[in-house]
Amino acid sequence: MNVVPMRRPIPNDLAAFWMPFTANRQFKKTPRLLASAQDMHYYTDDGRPILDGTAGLWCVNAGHGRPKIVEAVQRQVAELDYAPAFQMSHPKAFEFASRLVQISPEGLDHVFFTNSGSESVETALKIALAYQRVKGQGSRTRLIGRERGYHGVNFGGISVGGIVSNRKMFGTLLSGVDHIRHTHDPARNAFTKGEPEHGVELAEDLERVITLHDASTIAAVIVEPVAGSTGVLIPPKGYLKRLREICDKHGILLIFDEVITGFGRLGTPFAADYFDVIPDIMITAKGVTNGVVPMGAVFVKSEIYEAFMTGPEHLIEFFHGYTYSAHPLACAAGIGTLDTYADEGLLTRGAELGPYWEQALHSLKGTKHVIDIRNIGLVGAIELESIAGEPTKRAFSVFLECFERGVLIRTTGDIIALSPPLIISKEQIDQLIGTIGDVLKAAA
Ligand code: PXG
Repeated sequence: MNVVPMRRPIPNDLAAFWMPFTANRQFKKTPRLLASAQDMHYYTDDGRPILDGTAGLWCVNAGHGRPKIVEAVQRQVAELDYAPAFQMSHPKAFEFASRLVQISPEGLDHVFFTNSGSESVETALKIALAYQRVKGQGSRTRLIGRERGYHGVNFGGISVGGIVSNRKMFGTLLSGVDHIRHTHDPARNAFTKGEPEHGVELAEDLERVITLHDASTIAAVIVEPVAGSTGVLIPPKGYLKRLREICDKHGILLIFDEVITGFGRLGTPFAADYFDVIPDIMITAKGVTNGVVPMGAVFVKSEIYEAFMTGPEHLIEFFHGYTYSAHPLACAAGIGTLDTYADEGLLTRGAELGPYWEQALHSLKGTKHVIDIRNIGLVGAIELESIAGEPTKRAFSVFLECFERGVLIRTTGDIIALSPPLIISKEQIDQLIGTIGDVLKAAA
């Protein structure tokens, strides 16, 4: 008899799960498992508290286990688990969208729901291309991104993105994409507090790309107002305003990817508010539900939404959407999240705490290995000198040691990126920065 061999992994076997953006072999030798979380802390499977210096992955802006969010999701799953997303909907989808446009920057009055930042990026790029076409500008098919940009991991996002390791393995990507230069200039701006003085002229690089391709071929420009994943690159003073002016001059849509900067991270509800520059399309995810249920939300100007609302009324206006767009659990989590942000003033708390945060971070200037420190709102970056011939190794070992000492940080390359929940206390800021300082002093 031919017996099919059965593989029965024991429940704690780590082999089956191919972990995302993870050094799988290193992890599986020394796993770091988080078993529970409350407020500013995670607790490991062996019960150790870990101070969350990264809001999970930049998403848990209101902190962990917040009662209004937990209860909203619990109620929702019992009441309505799922409703079809196409040609049907449910009340909380409309309630949540209406609540979101109350806090969004002026004019961004319509919301398209997705399930992640990456999906929000693809959605925004498709809206931009389709909008140009419905406006009779169908020759505008090019998309312009920026070097070092991160826009998630799907094909559109990695095409307009500018992180080499996220692109090089995946073929030729989308055609008709170009990139402007990034704004990182440590030679002139190292150890700047807040927005760098130097580099507004880098916005003119967009004029170079427009001259090369002609404006009539370009649909949209996409940038992160503050680049996060690539190591916290803060735009030089006046840079985003200049990008807005150039886009307006040439009839090009400006897309802000606010997956990280949205929902209070900079001490304002959105980066568009912080920099006083309103994009045509704004991409969000993460903090939209406090990370509790996956969701993304793409905000568009009324003008864009209205441009699609033509033709016979029984026809679908935009051929795009996801089975889980506006999922009931995500909408419930989102409403609970907005309530929590409002009750506690979290969307602007970063502005109050910003000066303390800035001073604490910059106190590490002069510490061993530190070659730059950057901050804005409740975001911080500490850039380390790489070990010769072994980039990323020093920062990764600092991450491991901080975890041993009860503090969660995030590293990208040899940059430590910090983005704590917006409920962090001054004492917890001291603990976070103090631990990093101690680890750096002892680091090889
Ligand atoms: N755009 C931006 C600006 C992001 O930061 C995405 C899109 C994609 O979102 P999803 O939900 O598809 O992952 C992101 C995600 C880090 C880090 O440590 C950053 C992200 C995700 C994980 C880690 O820098 N950003």
